[in-house]
Amino acid sequence: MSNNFAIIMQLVVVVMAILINEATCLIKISLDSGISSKLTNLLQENVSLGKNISSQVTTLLQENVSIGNNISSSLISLLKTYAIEPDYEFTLEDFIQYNLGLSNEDVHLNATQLISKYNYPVEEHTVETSDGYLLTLIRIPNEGKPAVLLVHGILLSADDYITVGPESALPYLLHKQGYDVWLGNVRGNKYSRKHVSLSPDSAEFWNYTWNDIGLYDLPSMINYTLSTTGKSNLTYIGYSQGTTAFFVMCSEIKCENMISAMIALAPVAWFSHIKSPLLKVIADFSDELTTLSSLIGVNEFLPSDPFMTLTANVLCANAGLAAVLCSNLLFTLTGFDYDQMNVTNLPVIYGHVPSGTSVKDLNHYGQNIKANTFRKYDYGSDNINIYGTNEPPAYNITNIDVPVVLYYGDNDWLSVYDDIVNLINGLPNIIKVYRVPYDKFNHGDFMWAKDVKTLLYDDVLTVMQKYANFG
Ligand SMILES: *[C@@H]1O[C@H](CO)[C@@H](O)[C@H](O)[C@H]1NC(C)=O
Ligand SMILES: *[C@@H]1O[C@H](CO)[C@@H](O)[C@H](O)[C@H]1NC(C)=O
Ligand SMILES: *[C@@H]1O[C@H](CO)[C@@H](O)[C@H](O)[C@H]1NC(C)=O
Ligand SMILES: *[C@@H]1O[C@H](CO)[C@@H](O)[C@H](O)[C@H]1NC(C)=O
Ligand SMILES: *[C@@H]1O[C@H](CO)[C@@H](O)[C@H](O)[C@H]1NC(C)=O
Ligand SMILES: *[C@@H]1O[C@H](CO)[C@@H](O)[C@H](O)[C@H]1NC(C)=O
Ligand SMILES: *[C@@H]1O[C@H](CO)[C@@H](O)[C@H](O)[C@H]1NC(C)=O
Ligand SMILES: *[C@@H]1O[C@H](CO)[C@@H](O)[C@H](O)[C@H]1NC(C)=O
Ligand SMILES: *[C@@H]1O[C@H](CO)[C@@H](O)[C@H](O)[C@H]1NC(C)=O
Ligand SMILES: CC(=O)N[C@H]1CO[C@H](CO)[C@@H](O)[C@@H]1O
Repeated sequence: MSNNFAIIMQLVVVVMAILINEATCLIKISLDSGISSKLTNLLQENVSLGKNISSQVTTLLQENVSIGNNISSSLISLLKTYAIEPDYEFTLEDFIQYNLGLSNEDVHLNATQLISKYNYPVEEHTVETSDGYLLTLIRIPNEGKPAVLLVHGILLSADDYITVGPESALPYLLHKQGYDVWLGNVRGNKYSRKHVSLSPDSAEFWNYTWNDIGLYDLPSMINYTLSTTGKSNLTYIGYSQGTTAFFVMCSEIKCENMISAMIALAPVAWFSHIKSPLLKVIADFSDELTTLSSLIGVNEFLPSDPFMTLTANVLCANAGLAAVLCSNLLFTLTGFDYDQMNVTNLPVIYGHVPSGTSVKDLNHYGQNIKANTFRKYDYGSDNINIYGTNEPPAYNITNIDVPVVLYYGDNDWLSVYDDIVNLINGLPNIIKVYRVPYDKFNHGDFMWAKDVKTLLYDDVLTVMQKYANFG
């Protein structure tokens, strides 16, 4: 792996290490004495390793750019201001369950393999976008039946709709109800890291945000699905960034003829009320991190395999540590909800995330967080050349004529009701706004909660019935 990649990764590790050191309340392990002291030692050793990396990175950055110095010192003070109070402590039983989960072969299977393992038909398709990206669509076919396209969130892939397992995963439930199910993979993720002429090693390949996913990837995937199935429209299901890109597409392109309804799981457009401390920090430094990353030539953020290796080596080298650290890290992004976490299944979930995106993609969110708007990428002084205006143009969501259902959770730190209100007020054709009836439902729960079927997907299936054309 390149040094550049390592540096960005180390920044992430530093954030984790700082979280561990500063917000000590994150890790309150109560265990039987023998195991407890052993684990505590493990934890301390690895945490001191984190500190070492942290100081190395600081030195490295100081050598080169003062931005780096600013980032590392300010990160620490910022993180201190976001004290986090977890609602649960990992028990010995959790560690045992987590260890059991590690032996599940699903940890290592890709989407195609998982789908066929659970006895569903599966096909892989390649779609070329009009700007040359080669995307993988995964289909669970039901020939002649109404088509539904599911699009994943940032740093995720088709995998994440199915890793909750065969009983609850939405694609399986949809297939059982008779839908022709298509799972998208947007540019840059592990299944769509290809282009007709650009190499993923080039900066040009990673020069995109969810704006481009909305303007190029979605129309291409939809057109491909419609022309392959011979249908004139489909139902669209988006999660998180999968909703952002949809709102971009239908603000800019007329799409009511090709979409019968849009189901928005944890919608994200306006994004300034986020509660995730980790993301607030990233947002505060998003322009600096982007500058830094282009200076050192890093354009890809959290790619699939190297991240897993690094995480496994540095933080999650033993199962207990992984269960605590990775879960706390995830919760620090999504909101805490231990009760809906299936500890046995965590290794399967962690085995499939993250899946890579561009640094610019993340920065586009960061800019919108800071500006409290839903608008195009901010190129600073180049805006005038690119857009003809000093400020980036806003997306006009009143153009979105498609019927939309919005699903949100009260304890979602990323898709927050105070931001969703902008969608409720602006979208012209909302069918319903559905609060998941569970107080602690967080951002990750939309994919992975133990009770996601009864709390959420059953309602989605009911809505789908009304808008799909089985006739
Ligand atoms: C961290 O660095 C210190 C001093 O440089 C060293 O003594 C210690 O062994 C290092 N810890 C780890 C876990 O590498
Ligand atoms: C930091 O600066 C040194 C000396 O100029 C250079 O050799 C090194 O490659 C730089 N590191 C990065 C990450 O840019
Ligand atoms: C670093 O932070 C200081 C104080 O906030 C600021 O004046 C300075 O411009 C920053 N430097 C860079 C390179 O961003
Ligand atoms: C999953 O792995 C199998 C076996 O290596 C491979 O044939 C298939 O193309 C992979 N699927 C995807 C979507 O990459
Ligand atoms: C990325 O795209 C922007 C806007 O089109 C352009 O100004 C910039 O030069 C591009 N950068 C790279 C590295 O391709
Ligand atoms: C839609 O798909 C058809 C058939 O694959 C293709 O001929 C056409 O160019 C595509 N249109 C767009 C806008 O991508
Ligand atoms: C979707 O397609 C079906 C079958 O062609 C058609 O009956 C229905 O009116 C279309 N719905 C929309 C919203 O265009
Ligand atoms: C938890 O995950 C395991 C294996 O991944 C699965 O067998 C079990 O049914 C799941 N439990 C719930 C409540 O979803
Ligand atoms: C947004 O689009 C609507 C029509 O869909 C138009 O009436 C309105 O003027 C547009 N608003 C802006 C700010 O462009
Ligand atoms: C990356 C790393 O050094 N992880 C270590 C965490 O602590 C355990 C126990 O000492 C080691 O086995 C791991 O190698």
